[in-house]
Amino acid sequence: MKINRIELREIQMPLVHFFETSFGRTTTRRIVLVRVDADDLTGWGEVTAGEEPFYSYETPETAWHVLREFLIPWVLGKEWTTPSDVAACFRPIRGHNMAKAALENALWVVEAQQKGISLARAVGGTLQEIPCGVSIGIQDSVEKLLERIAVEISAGYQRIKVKVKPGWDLDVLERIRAKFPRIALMADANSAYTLADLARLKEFDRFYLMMIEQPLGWDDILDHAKLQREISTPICLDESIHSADGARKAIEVGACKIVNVKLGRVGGFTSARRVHDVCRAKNIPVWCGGMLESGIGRAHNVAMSSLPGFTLPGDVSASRRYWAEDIISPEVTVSACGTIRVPQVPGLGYEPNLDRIEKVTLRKEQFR
Ligand code: OSB
Ligand code: MG
Repeated sequence: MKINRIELREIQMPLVHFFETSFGRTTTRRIVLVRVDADDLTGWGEVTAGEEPFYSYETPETAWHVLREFLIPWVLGKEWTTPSDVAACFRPIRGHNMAKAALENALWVVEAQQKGISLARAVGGTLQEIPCGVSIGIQDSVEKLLERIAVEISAGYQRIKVKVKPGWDLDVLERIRAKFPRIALMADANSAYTLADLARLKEFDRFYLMMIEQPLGWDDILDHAKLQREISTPICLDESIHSADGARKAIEVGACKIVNVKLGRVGGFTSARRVHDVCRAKNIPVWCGGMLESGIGRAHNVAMSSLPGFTLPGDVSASRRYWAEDIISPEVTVSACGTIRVPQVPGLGYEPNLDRIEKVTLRKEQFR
């Protein structure tokens, strides 16, 4: 495929409900989209960086910079055999995985169209329906959180993830378990603890959680291994896994029993598939994380979740939980039993809504 034109766009959309983690509250998303025209086909990708460098060091601005100055000039006007060759060409650039992923993932959509197969099939997916969970942020009160959990359970979601931090943890989990003793429940700390909190972290075992996600440092492996030896709740790593090799090392030292795979964090479909393969070979379940994506990133997440190792429900949920109006048609919907049907038509499986995208655009730039 020959890449003829690339367009960068920054869009802005308010969330239906604020989303709060241990590192802060998000009310409006700023998202960089990448549109790639190759041969006579078009693919879209999404930069999943947060507005502030709190989850990782990437932001919409750093991604725009790295795409504009490096990634786009490296691929534009050239002939590529597969999107994985583009991923390989990006290797000299240290990090900036979310910027890389947006461009590579757009090419997978082109590749799928070219082959006349779904994006899911193009990336090696096999499942036709994926199990879904929800991630519920920190609320203004525990009552509000309990209400929100009840709504999501009755909508059919198969597992509930709640955000925790020191002071919003044991008491909250106690109240959740008192009201919902049987639900599949997990907690995500987004690095809010250290090993000095060991006694507190041990108490999480009382709540028979499916897992605790990233309790310790965002870049830590070793302390997670120490912690895993002290607690029975399985640790799932999110922030500190950036590659298949990183996943291998984390598993080897016993830092986690489960891995959250995010396309942006690991640098695109090629890397995500390798992380999946490493985990699968070691019997480590993986699931698809979310980054409050627009419909474009969400559609990519649906495709990735169809890989056979994605055996646990992901943070891939309905468009309407995030947006009054998404930028794809149809929007992503979830069945009454908490599943999403993986589109089987050629390409992305959802149509980017160009009018809607134009309406929410803050800036755009094209490269030829
Ligand atoms: O840690 O998984 C996380 C959102 C933004 C940044 C980090 C995380 C999250 C979520 C939300 O948990 C998942 C979603 O619903 O998209
Ligand atoms: Mg997380």
